[in-house]
Amino acid sequence: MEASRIAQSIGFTLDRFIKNNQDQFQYASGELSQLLRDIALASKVVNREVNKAGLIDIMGPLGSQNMAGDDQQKLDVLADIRFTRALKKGGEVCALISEESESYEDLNNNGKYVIAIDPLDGSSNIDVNVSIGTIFSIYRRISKVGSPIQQEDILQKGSEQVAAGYILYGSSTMMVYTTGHGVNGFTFEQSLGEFFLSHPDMQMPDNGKIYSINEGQSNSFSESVKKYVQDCKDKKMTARYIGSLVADFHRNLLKGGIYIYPSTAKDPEGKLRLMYECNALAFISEQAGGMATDGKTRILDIQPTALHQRVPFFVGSKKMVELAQSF
Ligand code: P6P
Repeated sequence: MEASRIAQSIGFTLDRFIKNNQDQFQYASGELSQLLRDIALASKVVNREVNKAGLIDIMGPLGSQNMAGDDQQKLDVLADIRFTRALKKGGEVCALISEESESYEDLNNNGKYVIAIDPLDGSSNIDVNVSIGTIFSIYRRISKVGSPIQQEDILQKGSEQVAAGYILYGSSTMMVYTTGHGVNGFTFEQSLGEFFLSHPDMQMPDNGKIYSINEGQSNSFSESVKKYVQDCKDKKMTARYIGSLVADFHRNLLKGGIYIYPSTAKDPEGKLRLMYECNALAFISEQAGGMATDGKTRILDIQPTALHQRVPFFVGSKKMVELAQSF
């Protein structure tokens, strides 16, 4: 969308923005609107629960563990139920890959889309009132509509995403997404219950002065990561680590910066998940002029081999990721 057309759209609701731009979506336009509307609806419900987390008894671990081995907080489970239900009702999704479920969920055999989602990332921050987020990727199914879901539908490269986005439940609640034609951000207006376009055509600064990495694990960083972090310090950069991927990513998208979750002794493959964390943010970062690799390979080029596969993750301002990669 050329800048002027976008500028005129500021203040548009998410619905109207999608309708005005659905010609950009390479498939049947109405389906994208439906998918994004289903996701936005579920995020409004989750937002309401997140905003009162301290008030009603949905705090604290539920006792069970999710695929990542994290203690499952009740809000995680609630978010997973809400997104699954909304997407099932929408009828557009044939399979749902979620951090909270071991295998994919078969939703609707006539659906044309596959969704990978982290319903509530950063769950360890829920009960300390720090921003958390939802991350989602949308793929077109490969196998014939109406036929059983195939492995090829589920394990698609990030470069096959037709849309991706996140919802950040922060000081304000924002939805940021791309359909491959740039990145746009919408802020939730609580009293009206609507997302309004607030950040049109988001561009990630190609360089920055913020690095985001958990230095508590630095003893087990590779020599190259150690050297890059030292270089950031020599350049007197700012260290910022919220411990919530969506919040750290969103700040870097706005201000410029790099987020790194490298291979560590605890997580030799890295901690973050390719299918429902890294691919979506890699798509968004590239669409906003940034870059995302596993330290060597472009994230969107990695052929997934397992639903919950982990990868090292270097994402952010292009020049910073390139420099980190050169060490
Ligand atoms: P660590 C949260 O659990 C998460 O998946 C990301 O949101 C966050 O960036 C990262 O893990 C934090 O991990 O090992 O630094 O606590």
